[in-house]
Amino acid sequence: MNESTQAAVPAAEEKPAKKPIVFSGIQPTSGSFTLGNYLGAVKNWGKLQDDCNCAYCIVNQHAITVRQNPQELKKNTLSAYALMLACGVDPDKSIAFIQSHVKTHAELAWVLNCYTQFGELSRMTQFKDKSAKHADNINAGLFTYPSLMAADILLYQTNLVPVGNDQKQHLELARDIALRFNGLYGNTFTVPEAYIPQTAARIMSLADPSKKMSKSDENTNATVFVLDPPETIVKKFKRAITDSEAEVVYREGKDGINNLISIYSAVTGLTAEQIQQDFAGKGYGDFKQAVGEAVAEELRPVREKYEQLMKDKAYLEECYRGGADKALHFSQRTLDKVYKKIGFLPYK
Ligand code: ATP
Ligand code: LTN
Repeated sequence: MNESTQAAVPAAEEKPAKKPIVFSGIQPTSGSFTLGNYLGAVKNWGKLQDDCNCAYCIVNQHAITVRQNPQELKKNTLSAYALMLACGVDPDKSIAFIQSHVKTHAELAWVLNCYTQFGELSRMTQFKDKSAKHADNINAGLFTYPSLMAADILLYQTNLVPVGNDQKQHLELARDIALRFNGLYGNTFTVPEAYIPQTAARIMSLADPSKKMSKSDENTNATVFVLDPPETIVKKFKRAITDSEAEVVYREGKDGINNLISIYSAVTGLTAEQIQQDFAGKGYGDFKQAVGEAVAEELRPVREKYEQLMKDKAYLEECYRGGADKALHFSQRTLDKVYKKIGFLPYK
């Protein structure tokens, strides 16, 4: 799989007749996204809209693989949808929808479950991590989570899937399922590729830079949320765990500083070398302050747009309904093809 696939989207002058199809999703497990979600995935979604045909989805069916409070899930789904638009997904350019509104996802997932091996699902590191974390609820949905994700992607004949590094293994499985199905029944699915950013593919926790920054971290200093107020963002960066040296350099063993350099680089567009030069002879305090302020500035318009969108529920409803209608239209074509190939008797 092509890991640094930034180059896979053709430049405008060499645009092929058909635009690549892009699909991605995010869970509404909290009403907000983390800085990791944003830099690793969602920020790229908006950027791809002009050169590709994009579909983006709030994956609430994936979210229930972990126990959810129904009222919270409902609230967080709308909030995540608004935030996805605030991060740059334009519902007039992309198909922006909520997974449970489009029935083809669960339908294809069932079929794909029958073409996915127990052994393959058992090897998924996300399953191992989540079952260790939720030992009292290791349900079948958690185990078959990757077949639903494969269905999401394959329904749209997707070429590119913009995700963070942690989703690479799931993507690999989606490709294997597509190849297997195509091998058995002839060409049915496009085989997708991951689109993983070169910087910020894996943002680490600010409290423990050996761990991925995650929505569900109990330590409130570990995770920066896109909707955190600017003062909170700066404060969290000031408290970020680094090392006992005082040199802003990207080097093995300096996980905390490496993480801050990656974040600063993703936000400012500066290379690690330029950052090292700019902060030569300065202490970590100055650097942390600069990173915090740059992130707060980057996220300010996102938060403002989100607040504005959340005041207009009627508009959000119109957007997600329109998105679901379009998503059903495209995905039904693939599902019909699949049902025909596997021998399901047509209804009419
Ligand atoms: P949770 O912590 O609840 O498991 P999550 O933060 O991993 O959730 P998801 O909804 O599973 O969030 O992921 C949405 C997208 O964000 C995916 O493409 C994923 O790869 C990306 N992503 C998540 N965390 C990071 C991170 N720390 N760095 C870069 N990308 C990330
Ligand atoms: N599994 C992903 C969320 C997800 C997704 C998708 C991402 C569900 N379906 C389809 C890309 C394409 C996650 O946990 N981050």
